[in-house]
Amino acid sequence: MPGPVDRQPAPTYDVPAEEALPRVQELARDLARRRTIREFAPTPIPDGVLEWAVRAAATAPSGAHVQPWRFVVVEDPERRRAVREAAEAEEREFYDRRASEEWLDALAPLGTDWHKPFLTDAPGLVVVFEVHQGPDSPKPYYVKESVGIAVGFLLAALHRAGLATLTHTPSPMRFLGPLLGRPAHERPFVVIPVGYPAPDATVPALTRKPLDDVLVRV
Ligand code: IYR
Repeated sequence: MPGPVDRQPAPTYDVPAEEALPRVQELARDLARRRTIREFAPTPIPDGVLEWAVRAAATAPSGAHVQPWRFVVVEDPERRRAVREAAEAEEREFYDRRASEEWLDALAPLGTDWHKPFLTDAPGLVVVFEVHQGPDSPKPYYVKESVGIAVGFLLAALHRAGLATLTHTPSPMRFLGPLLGRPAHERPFVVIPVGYPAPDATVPALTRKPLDDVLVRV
């Protein structure tokens, strides 16, 4: 069993108290502007942005610090086409047969269907995998929680860079491992198309729950 790691001083937390509220307000208002985008322009992603967004994501906390994530960046058009074809085949089954009426009713306001043009329109995809125990990876803990937090960091980082994202979960998404050359102990978690919205992109006019519905003080 490995012993405890060395310890070092904690980083400084030196935001002055009077700046705390304006800072969190600025972030909250900026994140509130983020919307899931399904129509992308072909405009390229500026160099280095995906890599640095993955660096940001990979700073997330994780169970036992196992860091059970893998981010596969797919920019090659042929690979994106292959992902789209496989995803659309699964999604066609989902919408035509597998999804319950209840699930389809829940999706109806969003207007989604089996067509996934964003998988080839967006100039980049980040396919996020959970890393389970394998030849070079220890047993992870709280995998979904850890990877979910990392994806939150990734979406926030890309938003901060001015890029639009979509969290896409083809169902089932087993096909992604073989298609992207990942080993069996890496399991797909989410596909994130990244890019700039098409000039005529629209989003559903949704509202968010008021604070009273999401925050309880006890
Ligand atoms: N995977 C399908 C269905 C879907 C499910 C949920 I929950 C959504 O919020 C949106 C879509 C698809 O990607 O269309």
